[in-house]
Amino acid sequence: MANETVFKRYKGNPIITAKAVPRANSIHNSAIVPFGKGYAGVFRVDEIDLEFRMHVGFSKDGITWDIDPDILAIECDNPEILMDPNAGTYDPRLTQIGDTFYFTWCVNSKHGPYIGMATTEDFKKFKQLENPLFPPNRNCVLFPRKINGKFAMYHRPSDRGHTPFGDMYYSESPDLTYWGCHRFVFGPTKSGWQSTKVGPGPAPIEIKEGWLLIYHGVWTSCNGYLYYAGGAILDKEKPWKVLYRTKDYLLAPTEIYERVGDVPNVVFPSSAIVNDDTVRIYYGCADTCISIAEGKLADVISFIKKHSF
Ligand code: BMA
Repeated sequence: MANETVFKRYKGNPIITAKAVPRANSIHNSAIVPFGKGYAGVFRVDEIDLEFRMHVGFSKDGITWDIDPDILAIECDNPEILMDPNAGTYDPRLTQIGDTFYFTWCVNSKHGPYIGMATTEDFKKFKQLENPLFPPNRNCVLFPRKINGKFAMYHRPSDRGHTPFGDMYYSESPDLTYWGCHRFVFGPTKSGWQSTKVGPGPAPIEIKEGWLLIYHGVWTSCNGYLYYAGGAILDKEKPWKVLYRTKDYLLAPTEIYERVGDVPNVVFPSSAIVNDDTVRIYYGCADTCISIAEGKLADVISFIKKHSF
């Protein structure tokens, strides 16, 4: 299959299903990072009341996971902005800068979805920071280092519903509280798999040429949305400038566990881990479970360059 040429799916997919948490209806679109001698993650668990909640998990090998049956606990100096862990929380992303892990996610509110941000060093204590952006917004991820002395993020302004549009934006901050210098990065194409909306996936990966970004692109068929994974390389100092962006997808929903689920036909890349020359992506499948796929970093980069617009 054409879309198997760069990322090869793990034979034991899906690696995480609802069986991992007693109250889970589904577990998908989650954030995973290397941590200590293994891995840690913040998982989106849609529970049996169909509310979306965050749960922490740990793994020795990144494949077999122990996910906390209880909801992630968070603290905040300002009770006014403290996240309600029961209020509908989803789209988690994790980025490591130094010894700190930055957790960004999306919170449902009566004003529309908005981005929450917190830090943790041990995945036991999470400290919530100021709300970085106003609603509605989804899919926010931090860069793994400051750029030109500022913290930097990609995000995707949205609407209060299922957002039949979507451009990616870059924003920066000197202090993680005040975000500005907003720049358009890229939007949907006129036709094809990314013609409805696009959004950032895992934290950008620094490579020689710039920043490698795995993102999701959405196509609207007569039957609804289909989610694909694409790749882009962006300028190192000005990461809103696109150097390459795939015309062809990197991964498409083709397997039964990607085709069938609560939201059919979804591959949703949300974490990427580079080990030596290999990049492993964790992706949500049909809003039901989590799978992994691996490719050689050099192959991913050359695919993006070769299949670029
Ligand atoms: C994410 C979330 C989900 C949605 C999904 C597709 O951004 O908003 O609720 O179903 O995309 O996996």
